[in-house]
Amino acid sequence: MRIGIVGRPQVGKTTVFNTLAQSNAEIGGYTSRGQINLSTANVPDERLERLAEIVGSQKTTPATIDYVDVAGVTKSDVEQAELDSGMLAELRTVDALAHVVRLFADESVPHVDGSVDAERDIESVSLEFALADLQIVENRLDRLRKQFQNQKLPEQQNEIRLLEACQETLEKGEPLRTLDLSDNEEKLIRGYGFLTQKPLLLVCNISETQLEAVDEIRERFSKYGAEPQTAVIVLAAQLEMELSQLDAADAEIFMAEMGLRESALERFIQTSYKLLGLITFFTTNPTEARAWTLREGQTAVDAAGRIHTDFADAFIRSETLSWVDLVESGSYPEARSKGLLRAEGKTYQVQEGDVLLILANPN
Ligand SMILES: Nc1nc2c(ncn2[C@@H]2O[C@H](COP(=O)(O)OP(=O)(O)O)[C@@H](O)[C@H]2O)c(=O)[nH]1
Ligand SMILES: [Mg+2]
Repeated sequence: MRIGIVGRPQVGKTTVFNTLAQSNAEIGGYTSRGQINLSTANVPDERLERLAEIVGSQKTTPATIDYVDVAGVTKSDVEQAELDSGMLAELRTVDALAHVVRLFADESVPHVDGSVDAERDIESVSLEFALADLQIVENRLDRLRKQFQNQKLPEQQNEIRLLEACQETLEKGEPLRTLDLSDNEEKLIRGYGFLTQKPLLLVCNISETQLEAVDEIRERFSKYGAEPQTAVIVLAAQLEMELSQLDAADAEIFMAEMGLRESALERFIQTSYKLLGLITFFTTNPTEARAWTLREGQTAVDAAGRIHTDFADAFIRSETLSWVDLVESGSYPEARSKGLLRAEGKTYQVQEGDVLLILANPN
């Protein structure tokens, strides 16, 4: 999974990136145009250690998320499309966008628009993205109409009709997320990587002093979370970045002092998994216990394909049980004797927390 971190300049994007990726990219400076921070971060999962213990795995391999941190979105971005095409192209490949919105007040960090106004910023970034998508829609429509002027091929007509619906939505300044598309229509336009079609996580970046008002802030932004494929998370990025740079014991003390129950990293990951409909499954053997990501509703064969492409074709069955059952049984033989280990076939829908042992034909 790849998440693109976007937002106005100087709102804390790189600070959020550092928190999530536990990295040290330079903050404060205007990330120069074209500069992109990339990082792969482990998804913390306590279940993995427990499984490794039971199975006696030598190591654990967590699932990962890739983060992409780009320069701030400014009003001129669409006019400067040439210059920014690199950044936009990068964003078109991500699975979801995390839009960092500044709520913290800090005189020493001037806002490009002269004041801190989160709703205005959300509006202007949405508008920039809608314009960027609209440009693609219009170019494509032009080309299709020219090309198929005198022909009435149903497939092209369908695409034209669909793009016209996209155009209409975008011209109203609305994101494509609001369109109710069939699977087929979805497939038709997936290749364009429309920014306003991607699941959106609004990250409200507050200061330490606003932590007391966190419920009110959540309430204030809840209307965005009610929009299709959109979720909201409130966090104090600077505080969280400092927290992420401490070792585990110090971090625990620090969190207790600040009255934080889970780190932003955990909340961010949980929220983005939910937003994207992702689940985790595990594989274990004496070498490693490993966590993997799937979409809800995907099958044991899809799981096999995640592990190894050849595995999907060679799939025979999967010995399956929930991680809780395995941990509570204490061992595989014990779980088996209790009848907790099930043989599941190709169409089995993998459940959150399943441990899979996939049997495949060696050819
Ligand atoms: N007071 C305060 N300052 C912050 C916070 N988050 C970021 N900053 C500061 O805002 C400036 C811009 O941060 P940066 O992460 O580089 O923003 P970006 O341009 O969006 O990537 C830096 O000086 C940060 O130290 C915050 O939560 N509180
Ligand atoms: Mg930055």
